[in-house]
Amino acid sequence: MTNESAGTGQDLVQSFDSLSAEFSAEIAGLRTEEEIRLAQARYLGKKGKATELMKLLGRIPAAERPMVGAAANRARETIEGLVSQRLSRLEEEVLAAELARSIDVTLPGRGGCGGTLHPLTRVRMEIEQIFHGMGFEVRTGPLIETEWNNFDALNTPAEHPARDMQDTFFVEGGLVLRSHTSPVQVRTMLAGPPPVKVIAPGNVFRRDDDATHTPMFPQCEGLHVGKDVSFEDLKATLIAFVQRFFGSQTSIRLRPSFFPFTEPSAEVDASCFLCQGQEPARSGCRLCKGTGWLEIGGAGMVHPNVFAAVGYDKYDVTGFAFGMGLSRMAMLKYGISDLRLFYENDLRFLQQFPSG
Ligand code: 2NL
Repeated sequence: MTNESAGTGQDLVQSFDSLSAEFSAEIAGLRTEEEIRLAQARYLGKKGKATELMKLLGRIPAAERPMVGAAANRARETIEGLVSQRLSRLEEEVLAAELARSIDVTLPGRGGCGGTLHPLTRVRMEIEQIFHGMGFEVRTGPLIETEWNNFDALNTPAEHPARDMQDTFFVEGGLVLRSHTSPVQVRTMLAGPPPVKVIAPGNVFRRDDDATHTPMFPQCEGLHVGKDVSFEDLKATLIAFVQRFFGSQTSIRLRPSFFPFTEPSAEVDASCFLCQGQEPARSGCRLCKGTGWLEIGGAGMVHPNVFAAVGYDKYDVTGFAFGMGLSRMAMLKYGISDLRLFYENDLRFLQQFPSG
């Protein structure tokens, strides 16, 4: 049937009826919703076959038009019915296929996309584990502290240079960003009587920012208070720690120093684990720079004024305390040359510290 030969109304009725049959055959082979919708458009769409046939309606006698119109409606309904039937069957087929899919739960997992621990996190966890093994509890506290917890309780009076604006971040309301984790131990002592045996790992803040200092850095301090806790106990604890952290050959050296919160005070060095502090390796050692020693932190016996501040009997209890920077511990242990690598989040760096 072409535009040139419209034929009779009966011919048009025939054409509409065979259109339904033609569509029915065509749709049976279609596999996707998109194919079905496209086929529907080829018949019922703006330029579809049924639409084109309707344009011939004007060429047949007026009396026959209702009959043809009815045939057109029948064809449209049939086609739409076939479409919705086919679509719902398709949905069932998809669901059935989904249900039929069997999953082998015994296959190994894909894995391999887990992250790694940051080297500073690794070092912190390792230090926690070592001290936990010696009976220390791990304590944390707020990063924003009172000046009293951060300084006054630690025998660090208002005129002390550490309390200068140059060194400490002051926050509104007489608060500071803690400049060490000591306030965690102060809180622990305020909260209960001795004995106290804790370590306090966490980030601290100082107004420094250059190649060897970041304004925030992680620290770990330790405190052991009780009856007859001695300097010997401090040495034994530090030796046990460095031997577990750097290796069983490691020894320590204490050099006299000063901290307001300890008396006596000492700088703590560990013997170099690369050259063992022994010639001939020592002279050229890149880690200890030929000294045989690695500076790892500070320590001392808790100052009586600290005990007085937290309400402990300074004539009855003694204690030792120590502190170390975790960045330095990580740099020594893993041979990291630049402090800034810890904070750049470069995966080429971070992925060199696989965990687990
Ligand atoms: C260092 C030195 C040190 C402490 C921290 C401390 C804490 C209390 C009482 C007494 Cl609550 N002392 N902490 C003592 C000596 C040294 O750290 O060079 N840290 C990186």
